[in-house]
Amino acid sequence: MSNTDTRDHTSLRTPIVAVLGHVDHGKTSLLDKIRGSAVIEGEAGAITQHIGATAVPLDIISSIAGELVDPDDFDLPGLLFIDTPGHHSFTTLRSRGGALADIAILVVDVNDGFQPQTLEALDILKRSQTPFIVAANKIDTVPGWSVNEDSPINDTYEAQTDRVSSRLDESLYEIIGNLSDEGFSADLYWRVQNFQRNVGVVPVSAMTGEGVPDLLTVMMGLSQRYMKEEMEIDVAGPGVGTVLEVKEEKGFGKTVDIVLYDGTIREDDTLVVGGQNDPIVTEVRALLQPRPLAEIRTESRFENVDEVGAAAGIKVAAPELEDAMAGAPVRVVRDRSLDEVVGEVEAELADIAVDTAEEGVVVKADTLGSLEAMADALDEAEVPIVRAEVGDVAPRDISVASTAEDPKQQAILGFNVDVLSDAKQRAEIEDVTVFTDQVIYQLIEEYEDHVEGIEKAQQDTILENISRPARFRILPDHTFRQNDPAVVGVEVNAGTIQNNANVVKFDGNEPNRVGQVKGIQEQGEDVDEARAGNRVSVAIDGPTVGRQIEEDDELWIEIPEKHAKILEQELADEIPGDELEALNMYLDNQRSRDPFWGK
Ligand SMILES: Nc1nc2c(ncn2[C@@H]2O[C@H](COP(=O)(O)OP(=O)(O)OP(=O)(O)O)[C@@H](O)[C@H]2O)c(=O)[nH]1
Ligand SMILES: [Mg+2]
Repeated sequence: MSNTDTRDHTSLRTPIVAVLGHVDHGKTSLLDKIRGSAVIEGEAGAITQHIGATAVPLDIISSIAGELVDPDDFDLPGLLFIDTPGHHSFTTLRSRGGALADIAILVVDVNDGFQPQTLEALDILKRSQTPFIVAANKIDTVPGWSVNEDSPINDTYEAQTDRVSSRLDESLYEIIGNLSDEGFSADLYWRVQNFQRNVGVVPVSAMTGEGVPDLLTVMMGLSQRYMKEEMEIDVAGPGVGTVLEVKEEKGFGKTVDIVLYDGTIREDDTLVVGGQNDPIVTEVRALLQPRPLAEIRTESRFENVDEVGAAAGIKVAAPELEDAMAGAPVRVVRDRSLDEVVGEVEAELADIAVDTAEEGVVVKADTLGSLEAMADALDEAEVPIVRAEVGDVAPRDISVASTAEDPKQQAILGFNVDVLSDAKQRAEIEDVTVFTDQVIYQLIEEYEDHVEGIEKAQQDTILENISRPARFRILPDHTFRQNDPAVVGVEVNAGTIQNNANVVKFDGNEPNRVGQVKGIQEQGEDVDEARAGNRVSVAIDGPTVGRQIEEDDELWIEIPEKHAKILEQELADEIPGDELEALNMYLDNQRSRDPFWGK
């Protein structure tokens, strides 16, 4: 089977359409439906199954779309849809250095609305400036919906009762509102005049095929109108593409699934592939396509092809691919100099390189694109990165993280990756915290919570070792013992009296230490501290009542100058208000004598 059947003899290639969206919102079902509709049209063979992608030629689009698409109005050969399973939006939509997909469909479940990965996908679309439309999917689940299989949205809309259609409208307007919250001006697609400025929302059902004709029409129109020039390629030129996935394949070793967006790739070509270290130079051993009608994600049986032209999804078997990275560039050398092509690949890789610092956290991600997006997000959150790599969390990542001096940086943030089991063990031993998530902002929030916890714990330790301010008064007729130690009843006016703290009395603005707290009792029970408002009896070692201290005296807990400084400058937000008040009065006393005290 040839893979050139989605191209005609012009040099316009098939636009690449990424299908994105939250898990289970119906991306794969939508593509299945398009494939299924082609089968019903009796043209199953015309749909070419690619690795990770489905090519739908113009005449099929036209027969599904019915009167909405007249093939004579178009000269693009069709559409190549890339299904992005689960949470892999970053592979197909890089945030810098050009996006792989030309246009995108963001699938949103009308019942579920916007979800974390919907927002993440939108963020990538925004960064990569990829034009897109929203497929508001599962309209058949609106209660009371009456199904009109495969019909254009207008026809099925008219067949619904007012109650049902206004229910759908509500969901659709909620989606439009969500888009607007994210900075996209959106509307139902038939009201959109300029698809470059406004996002069109197409109601569809991947289950019943309703609205699918509209979706294909809009995609076709969008690419024809705004993308035609970018689709002009040299069909016979050396191939250029992006690695979608690196996979072990029985009998072939490590293979790369790539999407070719320019030129051709042939069986005897030399390739340059972006790798973890230097670019990999290798020879194509086999070009593999799924057998006709094979399932998109279970392509266990391949057939060899001699040549593939853009746009296409293809599995390449070649030696030395161990270090290849998802999201990395792939270029065919053909009759150019190897150095030149290696230079091009290096330049593309440099464009997505992450700046690292001397100290920081370790970041791992599933693809180059997601690594770059992680780096951007961490930069915004002012979190430095010491090491950033594509791949699962491995023991050597733990080693790097464990050497960080700052405990907040003994951490690894993994996006869409696994933690290898020996790394898990190692992390526990080395006290490295590993965070993994499939949504970037959630991952960063988890890390920030962790940092907050560490900071809180650090402050608590400081607080434990610091004298706490307190102002208190000896109550009249409450001397229980004159001295050795003096035991008196006091009322705490502000702050906290703690055991073993030193006690001072101000003589004017001159603090004089009179003794040390050697026991606190509240209603006959020993306690460690007394808070503002408490009446307690305090044993003070040092003074004699009637000499150094008197009933009705105002006393203070002594605050060493260093502690006063830490309290005022670092802990003012942490200590209770009354304690802060006691501190400020204490500082005022001291500073009326020495204005720079505790500064
Ligand atoms: N009723 C109804 N169910 C749908 C529709 N589209 C998808 N589903 C169901 O929703 C579930 C998820 O659909 P998928 O197509 O696997 O979703 P996905 O977005 O590809 O999910 P991931 O690949 O895991 O991210 C399946 O059970 C589908 O049958 C629809 O239009 N109507
Ligand atoms: Mg899927």
